[in-house]
Amino acid sequence: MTDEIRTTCAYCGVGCGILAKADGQGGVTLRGDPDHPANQGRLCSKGFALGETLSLDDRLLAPRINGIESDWDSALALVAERFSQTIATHGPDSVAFYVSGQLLTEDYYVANKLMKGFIGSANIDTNSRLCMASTVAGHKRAFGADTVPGTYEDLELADLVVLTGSNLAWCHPVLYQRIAAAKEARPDMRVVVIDPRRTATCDLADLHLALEPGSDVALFNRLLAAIHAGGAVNREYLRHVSGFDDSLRVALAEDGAATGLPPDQIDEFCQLWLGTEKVVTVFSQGVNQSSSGTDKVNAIINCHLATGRIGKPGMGPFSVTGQPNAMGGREVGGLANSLACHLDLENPDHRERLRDFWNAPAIPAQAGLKAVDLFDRVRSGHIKALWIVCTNPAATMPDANIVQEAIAGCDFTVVSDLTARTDTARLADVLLPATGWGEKDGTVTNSDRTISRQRAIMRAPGQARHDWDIMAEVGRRMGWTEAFDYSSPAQIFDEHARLSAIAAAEGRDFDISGLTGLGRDGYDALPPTRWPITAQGQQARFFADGGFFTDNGQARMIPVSARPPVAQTDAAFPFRLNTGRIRDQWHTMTRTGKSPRLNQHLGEPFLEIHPDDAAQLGIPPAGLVEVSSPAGRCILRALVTDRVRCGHVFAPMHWSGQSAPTGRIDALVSSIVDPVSGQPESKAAAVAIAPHDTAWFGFAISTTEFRPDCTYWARCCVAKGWRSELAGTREAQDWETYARALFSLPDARCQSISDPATGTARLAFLDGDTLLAALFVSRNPVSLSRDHIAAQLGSTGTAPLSGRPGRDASDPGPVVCACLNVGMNTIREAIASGQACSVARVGDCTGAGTNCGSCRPEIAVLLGQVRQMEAAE
Ligand SMILES: Nc1nc2c(c(=O)[nH]1)N[C@H]1C(S)=C(S)[C@@H](COP(=O)(O)OP(=O)(O)OC[C@H]3O[C@@H](n4cnc5c(=O)[nH]c(N)nc54)[C@H](O)[C@@H]3O)O[C@H]1N2
Ligand SMILES: Nc1nc2c(c(=O)[nH]1)N[C@H]1C(S)=C(S)[C@@H](COP(=O)(O)OP(=O)(O)OC[C@H]3O[C@@H](n4cnc5c(=O)[nH]c(N)nc54)[C@H](O)[C@@H]3O)O[C@H]1N2
Ligand code: SF4
Ligand SMILES: [Mo]
Repeated sequence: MTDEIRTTCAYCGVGCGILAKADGQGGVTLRGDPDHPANQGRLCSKGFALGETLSLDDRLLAPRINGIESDWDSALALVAERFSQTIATHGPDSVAFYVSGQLLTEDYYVANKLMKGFIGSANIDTNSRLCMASTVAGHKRAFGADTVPGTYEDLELADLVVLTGSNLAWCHPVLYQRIAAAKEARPDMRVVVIDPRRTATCDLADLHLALEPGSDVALFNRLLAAIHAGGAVNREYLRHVSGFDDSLRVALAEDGAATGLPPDQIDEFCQLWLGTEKVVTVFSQGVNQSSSGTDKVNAIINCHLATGRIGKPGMGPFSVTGQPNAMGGREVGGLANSLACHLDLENPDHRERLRDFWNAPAIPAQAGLKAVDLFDRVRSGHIKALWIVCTNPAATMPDANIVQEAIAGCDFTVVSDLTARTDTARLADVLLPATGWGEKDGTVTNSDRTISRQRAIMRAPGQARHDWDIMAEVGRRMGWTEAFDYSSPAQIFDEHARLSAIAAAEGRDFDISGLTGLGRDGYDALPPTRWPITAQGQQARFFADGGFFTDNGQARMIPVSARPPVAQTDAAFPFRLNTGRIRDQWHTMTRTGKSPRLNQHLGEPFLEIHPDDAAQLGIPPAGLVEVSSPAGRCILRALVTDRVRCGHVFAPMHWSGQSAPTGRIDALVSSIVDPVSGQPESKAAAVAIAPHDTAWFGFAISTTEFRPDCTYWARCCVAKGWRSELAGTREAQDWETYARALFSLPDARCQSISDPATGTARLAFLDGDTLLAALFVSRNPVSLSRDHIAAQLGSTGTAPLSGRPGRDASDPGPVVCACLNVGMNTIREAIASGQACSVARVGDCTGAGTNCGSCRPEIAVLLGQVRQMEAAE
């Protein structure tokens, strides 16, 4: 055992501090860092399970060229040569990088320097284009720079927190817990959720506005009009603001009908907002991922500027970032239309300062290709060499099928990842093994501008190398030895800090000049530090007294009008498809998918659909549905629920070709983008829905990995093996033969019960008395206690064919609390027994919700359900 090492979580933009200890056998134990300002000791289910994601079984441990294991020298020589050759023949704009908000700042800085400073093209874009681009554009329009004005403390100091297009309970769980704790301490605090769906976050809401998708501008324009009518305009603050009259005029023309909300609900919201000085408006992907995303951001900021409620304790617009280093990526200028340290690509002085500092041949004067255009140009053959680092665009870009084809067809594709098992990595010509969380060293910046260190806890496995090191070496091999002569992340960080002093002298907001000259020791010891930080000290908030980063120092209110989503629903595609996240998975599951605990929460891709729609379409609960759009087609499990409204459906984004080939949701989403930010409209596709006809449904478990090949399957790992849902269009003639092939178990002992007349079959395969695998088949969705059966894998003396625990054993039901493994039935029983009458009491009785707390909203729903049932009895 080593000592505890202070590091930062690998996942979301909250940026929680972690104390981690390697156990010397490849494992890690960890806890929340009580001294980190973001989480003060808390962690959510994902952070808590990080230790379960570090096994090497699926790791890429050596470079591969055309699928064949190679060595670094050959791989890097090939990458440098192909990029150099392509540039020499077709010019710098014939190559591109597509990188990620999950890179560390130092990795990101080197990638950006290589492309914009030395290759001489701005064709580097990042998955932040799918994530934060509308916020960046909105901030720049309003503030003159991409500045987040407030801090996390503001969420606790506010008397009103408005959550717009943010499912904070699942996506930023520790911030949600902080707000929940503040509200408990100060019951007068109010929370409003603005989301077309009733999400877990609504559990905390005093008011939930289920607005029409895409209509946020209409709502915030009504708010601006009400601010004016109610005398809440802050005339004093307007000295610092331009564009008030025009913005108000446009807002007054809005009647709010586009929101689909009853006028009295809009009024209630406006009165609450007007009457509460300390208000924070939090926004996230429900705002950004829209064809009017930038306008939504400005509609929100307009209201804060008009009232002067910005940059003061408990007040301000607050964009919560998704990825762990979304902010760091923006700081190093990772987007195709920005430069390092928040310098502007369009500004010739800024370009010159940067060129001088880097001693670079040239800085491109033209913005590079934004993600959607970039892959379009890959597809058309204009981009001939592409390097994808730390992201999985073949699964997460809109028009994912087309993007997949484009990457496959590119002359030369390099992918740097932890694993070869992604929809993108399998298309690479050269695959480079990168180090991951726990192995790498560097910094990340969280949503409230706090820079924290990620520190290595264990050694790099196999031949894996750090991303900054791989890219710097390619830079050197392309001929720029001096510019990429880095030997540590500390050195890169120092260069970035020195550049920020130059940027600050140009009047930019990003200034970490106070962190120059730290040296390796100082860098290693760096505690969480919020920027800006100069030699004179730190500053918590921006803009309380103006000081915007525009030419005249004034903020700009932007007149904006509501526009509906671009994809029209019509007779052919009558449903509006919303997409997003679930509590326990991270994006394409390459890491969270390795944790059996996290897989227990929701193990399959699903479609939330309203009961009336399901009834009308003849979709039974847990049946399969076929979802199609002009872009593609998916098959998903129906989750019939009134959390979504009629005509609206919701599906998670997490499943890929590796985990559920028909669940790749971005196959359905077309490449429609916001005209200002270029961010795709990922939340408003128009789709058709029909029941998916299948001859049989199946559920399978095995101690060894298996890959089904039926029309529908979704699989994940469990504690002692793998489990999978299956469905097919033709029943097998002999299920035993089918199962033996599926599990590669030609000789194992088989127990079975089958009834050809009803189409049911249950088969278990054993080695002696030990359960190796089992298959359950039925003509209807298979009903059995899945967690119970999966738990029997590898055990002796089991009775798997019953499908349920025996009479003497209880069935805990599907897992609700992933940390402490508490099932739904256990919680229901505790509530029904009268012992647990509150979320806290459920925790006392069962343990559920007492660790990370991410499941507390779900426990509250169970409480409500049991009470409703009791009331009905
Ligand atoms: N568990 C988990 N947490 C994560 C991630 C993860 O993969 N898993 N990813 C991280 C990343 S990168 C990101 S970007 C964040 C995203 O965090 P969030 O933005 O909170 O997550 P989403 O689920 O994408 O979308 C948020 C909500 O927007 C709503 N919405 C859809 N359309 C509209 C609309 O027109 N208006 C409004 N007001 N709301 C709308 C959706 O119903 C959804 O509930 O999460 C981060 N945290
Ligand atoms: N329909 C729909 N689509 C969406 C969204 C949505 O809400 N709806 N959300 C969008 C948003 S906000 C985001 S942020 C994107 C996320 O989408 P992606 O970034 O494409 O998804 P990830 O699964 O996070 O991919 C990260 C990859 O990097 C690898 N990796 C992890 N750590 C490292 C490392 O240190 N180095 C290297 N080289 N590789 C590493 C992982 O194994 C994984 O393959 O998806 C977007 N797509
Ligand atoms: S809230 Fe959860 S996922 Fe986000 S940083 Fe904290 S522990 Fe990690
Ligand atoms: Mo994101």
